Amino acid sequence: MTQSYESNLSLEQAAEKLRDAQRLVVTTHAKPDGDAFGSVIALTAALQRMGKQVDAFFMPPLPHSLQAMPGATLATMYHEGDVLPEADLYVVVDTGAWAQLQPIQAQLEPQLARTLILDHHLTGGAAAAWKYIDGQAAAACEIIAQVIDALAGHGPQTPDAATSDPLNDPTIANALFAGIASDTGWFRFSNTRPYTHELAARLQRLGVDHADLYRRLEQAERPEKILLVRRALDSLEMFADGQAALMVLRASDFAETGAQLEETERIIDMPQVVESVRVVALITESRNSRNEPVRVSFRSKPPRPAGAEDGAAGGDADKAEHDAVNVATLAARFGGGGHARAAGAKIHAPLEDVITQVATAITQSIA
Ligand SMILES: [Mn+2]
Repeated sequence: MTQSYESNLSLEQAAEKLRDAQRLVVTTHAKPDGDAFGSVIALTAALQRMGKQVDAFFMPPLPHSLQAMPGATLATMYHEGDVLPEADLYVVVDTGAWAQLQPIQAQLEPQLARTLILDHHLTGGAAAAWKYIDGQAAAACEIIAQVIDALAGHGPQTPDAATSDPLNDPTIANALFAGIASDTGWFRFSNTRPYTHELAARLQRLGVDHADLYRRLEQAERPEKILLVRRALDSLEMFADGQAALMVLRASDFAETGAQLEETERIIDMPQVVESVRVVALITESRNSRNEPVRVSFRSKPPRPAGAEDGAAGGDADKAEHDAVNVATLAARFGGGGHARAAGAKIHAPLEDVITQVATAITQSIA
């Protein structure tokens, strides 16, 4: 983790590595989210259109909503014991952290000399030969869109150039939109930048139906999901003068509701509706085995700028942003990582110890 996590080649050079390879393996972090899914599917579809042989796979669990997305069948599910196919180039998107690649770490390590990472996270320990890291990108899908443009030798398209737009493929366009919408909370989070909206507009012009995608991705849960939400909110504890919120989902909560681990997604965002809340943690005990690590997810939001109700100027908003807790740093204390506003860690310790340690760390980070 001490190795620097930054680009060692340009976007053009990354595209060149992809262009030079004929057989490629494409994957992403375990428990893929919309961005991980979209990055793998869009890149795979684009490479296949170039006539390349691509083996794409996901490490489970993959949420049901993503399994039903167009293009999902371009990738297979990885099962423990599967052997990585031979390839000229191994491409890892939306992560560079071994903790998120654990099921294939032993197989990928001997291939690092021909591995390309395309990522937007702030940390990652996998020493791939080639890394293109853009921490400003709201989603890995933004990078994938740029890579596909570079592969086609195109810049961003004008509205009437749809027919020659390299993103003009329903699988590619929907996958990319799902990715940027997922990682920006549908364009609400602070990582959303002008390019994010420009890309979204371009994809909508190519035929993406964002309202349909929203229903597919955000309103397609099982009843077990809302039962799990109730358990999480029942566990909610607030401390540090209402600035911190902590929720715990125990193995028994999954067993008794029938909910799956992947159905925890978005639950951590709920306490942020409380104005005073600056840091949220969700601690999840796997229902599978006592030997599995306890998962901790973190979110942060800036304190409300003083005088905001009077229409505060940008300077106050910038100061508030500066005062927000960096949860990537917080997660790193537990061997994890992520983004400044969203991060996580896996901890091998008894659940009750993790709860105590996380609460203490949060209190310190706010002080
Ligand atoms: Mn991402």
